[in-house]
Amino acid sequence: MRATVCLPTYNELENLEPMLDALAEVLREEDRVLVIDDASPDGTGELADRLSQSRPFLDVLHRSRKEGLGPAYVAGFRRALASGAELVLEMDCDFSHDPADVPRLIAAAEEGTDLVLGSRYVRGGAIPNWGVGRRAVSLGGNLYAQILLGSRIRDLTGGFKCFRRAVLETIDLDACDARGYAFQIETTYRVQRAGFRVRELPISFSDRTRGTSKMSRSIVAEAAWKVPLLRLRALAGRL
Ligand SMILES: Nc1nc2c(ncn2[C@@H]2O[C@H](COP(=O)(O)OP(=O)(O)OP(=O)(O)O)[C@@H](O)[C@H]2O)c(=O)[nH]1
Ligand SMILES: [Mg+2]
Repeated sequence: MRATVCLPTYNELENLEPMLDALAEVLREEDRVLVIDDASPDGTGELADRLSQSRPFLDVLHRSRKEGLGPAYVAGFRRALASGAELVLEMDCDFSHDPADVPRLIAAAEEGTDLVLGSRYVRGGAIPNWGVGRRAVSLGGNLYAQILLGSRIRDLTGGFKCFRRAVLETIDLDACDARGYAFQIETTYRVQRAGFRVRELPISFSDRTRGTSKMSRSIVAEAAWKVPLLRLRALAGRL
C-alpha cells in the first residue's frame, strides 16, 4: 500500500535533511514524504524546496502562517489523500520518532489495523532520556484523557501514527483544529468511536538534540479543556 509520511516543520533547519535521508533509507519506491512548513523564519521551507529537486519522493506544502499542529496536519492529510496515498503517517521532524520504526507501523496497517500508534506506554515502549518529573506529567495527561474519554489506549498524546486512508475519509477532519497534544487525542478518539481498529506498537521516544521545542503551557492547557469538551460532545451525540 502506497504510504505518505506527513512531516510538519517549524524551524527544523538542522533536522530536515538528516530526516529526509533517514526516511529515504526505509521507504519503498512508491512511498512519499510531504513536508508541511508554516513559513518557518529559519528558512526550513526554502530548504525543503531545494532538497525536493534532488529527491523525487518529496513534496512540500507551504502554509502562510503558523497555526499549530492540527491545521498543518489536516492540510497535509488532505494533500496526501488527493494524491492517492493509501496509508498516511504522522511523524515529528526532530528525531523523537525513529525513522527506523516507520516500516513496522506501515506493516501493521497493511495487516489490517486501521490506525497504528507508535506507543511509549505499552510493554516494550520507552523514553530513555526523561526524568521522573517529565514522565509523571506525560503519564498523568494520558491517564486524565483515558479516564475522561473511557479509552483503553495507553498513549493518546503521541504523534507517531499510521492511518489507513478510509479512516481519514471518515472522521471529521475540519473539526480537529487543536494546536498540540489535544490534536493527537482528538484524532485517535474519533477514530476509535467510529469503530475502527486501533493498535499500539511499542516505540522508544528520544528527546530532540537539535532545534527547539514548540510546545508551550497554552498547548497543555488546551488539552486539559478540550478533553472534557470532547467527551461532552460525544455524549450529546455530536461527534
Ligand atoms: N507546520 C507546523 N509544524 C509544527 C508546528 N508546531 C510544531 N511543529 C512541528 O511538529 C513537530 C513536533 O513539534 P515539537 O516542537 O517537537 O513538539 P513536541 O515533539 O510535542 O515537543 P518536544 O517533546 O518538546 O519536542 C516538529 O516537527 C515541529 O517542527 C506548527 O505550528 N506548524
Ligand atoms: Mg518534539
